[in-house]
Amino acid sequence: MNKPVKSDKPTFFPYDIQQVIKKVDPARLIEALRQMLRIRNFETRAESAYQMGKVGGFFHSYIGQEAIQTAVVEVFGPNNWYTTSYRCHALALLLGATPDELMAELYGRKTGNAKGRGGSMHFFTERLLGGFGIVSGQVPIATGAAFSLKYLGKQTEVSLCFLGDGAVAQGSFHESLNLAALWDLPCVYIIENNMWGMGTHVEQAVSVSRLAEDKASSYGMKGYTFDGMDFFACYAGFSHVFKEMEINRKPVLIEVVTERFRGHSISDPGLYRSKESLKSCMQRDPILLMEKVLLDNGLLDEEAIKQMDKQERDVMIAAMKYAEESPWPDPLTLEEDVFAP
Ligand SMILES: Cc1ncc(C[n+]2csc(CCOP(=O)(O)OP(=O)(O)O)c2C)c(N)n1
Repeated sequence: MNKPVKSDKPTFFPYDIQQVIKKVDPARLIEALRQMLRIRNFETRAESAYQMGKVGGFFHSYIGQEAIQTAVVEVFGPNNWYTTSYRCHALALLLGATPDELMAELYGRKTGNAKGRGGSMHFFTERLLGGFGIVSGQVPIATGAAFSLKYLGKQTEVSLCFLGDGAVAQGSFHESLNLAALWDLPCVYIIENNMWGMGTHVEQAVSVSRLAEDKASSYGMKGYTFDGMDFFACYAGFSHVFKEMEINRKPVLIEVVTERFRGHSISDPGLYRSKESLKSCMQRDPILLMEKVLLDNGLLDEEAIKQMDKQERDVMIAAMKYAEESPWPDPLTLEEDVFAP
C-alpha cells in the first residue's frame, strides 16, 4: 500500500497567556478551572461506578481533553446550539446539566438526563442537541442547526459542532462542510484531534496532517489549529474565531490538538500505544497546566485548588448516591418517547 502523502505540520495559532490573564476577569478563570475539575471528577467517579457494575453499555471518557470544551463554552456562552459525539459528558456538564441527572442517566434511572433511555452517549440539554453514537452523525445535524439560524434570521447565535479526527474521513463531513461553505452557514466545526480513532492512528486514517488548515481551504473556509492541552491557547484562539464570526457569520474549521488519557472507551486497554508515550502526553495534563498558570500569577494558592477539587469530588459522590437511590423507569413506559420512522 502506498503511504499517504503528508503535508506540512500545522501552524498553531499564536497567543500570549499574559494577554488572556489581563483581559479575563480572574473569577472567570477560576470558574473555568472549577469546570475542568468538575469534568475530571465526574469522569473519574463515573468510571468507578462502571467498574462496580452500576453502569452498563458504552462509556467514553473526556479525561485529557477538558480544556477544549471548557474554553469554547466560556468564550461562546451557553446561548448557542451545540452538538458532539458520544464523548459527551463534559459538554452536558458545561451547558448546565447537573451531575445528579447525568450520573442517574449512566445508572439507567428514571431521574436520568434522558429518563434512563440514552446512557453515556446521548446526553442532552436545552442547547445540546445531543451526543451522537454514529461517527460524524452530528456534523449534518449541526449544519442543519446553522441553516435554521440563518433561515430564521438569528444573527447572534451560531452552531458549534465537536467531532473527532476519525470523523474527518466520513462522507457526511465532506457534504456538510461543502454546503455550509456554499450557503454561508454560521457553523463552527471543531475537530478534537486526540490522535486515535479507536485503535487507528490519525496518520493512517486521514491523508493530510493539517486537518483544519488543509481541509478548510478545499471548501473555501478559514482553518485554524489550536493547542488543546492549554486552556489559554484555546481561549485566545476561540476568542479570535468568535470575533470573526460576529462580523462575517461564515463557517470555520478548527483542529484542536489534544490527547485522550484513557482508552477509546472503558473497555479498551489501549494496547496500540506504549505506556511511555501515554506518560509523556500526561505530563501536559490540561488541569495541571492551568493550575500552574493560576498559581504562578497569584490568582489561587495550593490550598484553594485542593479545596475546589475536594468540593467537586464530594458533588460526584453525592451524585452517585442520588443515582443509586433513584427509581428504575417503569417498564410500562418502555415505548414512550421513542420515535421510529
Ligand atoms: C459510521 C460509524 N462507523 C464506525 C463506528 C465505530 N466507531 C465508534 S467510535 C470510532 C472512532 C472514532 O474516532 P474519533 O472520531 O477520532 O473520535 P474519538 O473517539 O477519538 O473522540 C469508530 C470507528 C461508528 N460508531 N460509526
